[in-house]
Amino acid sequence: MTEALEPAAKLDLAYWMRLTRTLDDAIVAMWKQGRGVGGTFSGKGHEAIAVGAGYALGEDDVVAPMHRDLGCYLVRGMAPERIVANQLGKAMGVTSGRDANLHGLGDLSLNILGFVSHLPQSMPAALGAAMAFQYRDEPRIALTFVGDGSSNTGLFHETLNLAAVQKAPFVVVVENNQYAYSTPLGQQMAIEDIVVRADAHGVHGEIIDGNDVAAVYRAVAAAAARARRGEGPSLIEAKTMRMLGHAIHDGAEYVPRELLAEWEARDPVVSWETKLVGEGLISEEMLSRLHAECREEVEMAIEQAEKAPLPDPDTVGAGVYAP
Ligand SMILES: Cc1ncc(C[n+]2csc(CCOP(=O)(O)OP(=O)(O)O)c2C)c(N)n1
Ligand SMILES: [Mg+2]
Repeated sequence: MTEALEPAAKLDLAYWMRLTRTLDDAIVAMWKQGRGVGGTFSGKGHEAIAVGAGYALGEDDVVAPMHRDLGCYLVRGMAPERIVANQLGKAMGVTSGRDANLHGLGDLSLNILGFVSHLPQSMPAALGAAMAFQYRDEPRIALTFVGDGSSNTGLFHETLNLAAVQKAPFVVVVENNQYAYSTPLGQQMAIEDIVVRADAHGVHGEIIDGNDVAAVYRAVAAAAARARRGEGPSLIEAKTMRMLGHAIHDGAEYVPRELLAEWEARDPVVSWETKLVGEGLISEEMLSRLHAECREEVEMAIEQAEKAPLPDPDTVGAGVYAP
């Protein structure tokens, strides 16, 4: 992967981000209509981070996405109908009906580690993958995401420290979306920028605009290249905003409306599309067609998932490890 974006790649990114937004909106709407079973975490506002990071990896690289990274699952090849079916607890869902939200979503055939609900347990799991590649001398890297709130845990620091000492081919993308549940950044930590935690551990660190997909792509592609050259881990702090509540039940009344309006004006999906129109890469007409295609793809996924059967009760013990 090079760090420069060719026109075709720019269009690809527009498609994946629009598909992510369309699917995210649809899942939220379904839950509000009583057509959802489990919890729903929206990644609205996180599309550039999730898609840009996933797109910058090689096929053999491993990724461990989090609960706001719908776009990363999609861009890494997880079919929308399997994601919707998972929300509905259906047998064809990614977890075969064992979980009904983004928790646990993983598919090793796509090199996606299952999301570990206990934050940030995906970090050491991804580091384990990175260290395995290193031991086997394979030119692969592992990337994981972590939230601002989760970056306050001991495990975050322990994982970064070990990754630095081992010079592991490991990339951590911090999704700094200003809030952890209802707690704003200023009440979680006494530092302005989370990236200083990279310095504390001797890891390459940088801050990027998490609403600019090209910036995310460039930073992750460069971090992946460094990791592959044996230059160790990177921590990329992507600044963004969680545009809805923590989960579907949460109206985010505690978030100042002006703050949301400020970030709404920098919507990652819309601003990328506007930029491509400005560059003459896509016309308004092509854009409307792209939107319609994404809506159609999502509608088909929902139809397929809603029709699909629930798991056979006789399989309830399958996949359960009991010595
Ligand atoms: C160990 C642990 N404690 C508490 C929770 C419950 N929980 C789920 S998400 C969340 C907030 C995480 O905030 P942040 O890391 O900033 O991620 P964001 O949700 O903002 O993307 C909490 C406390 C959890 N999943 N794991
Ligand atoms: Mg957060």
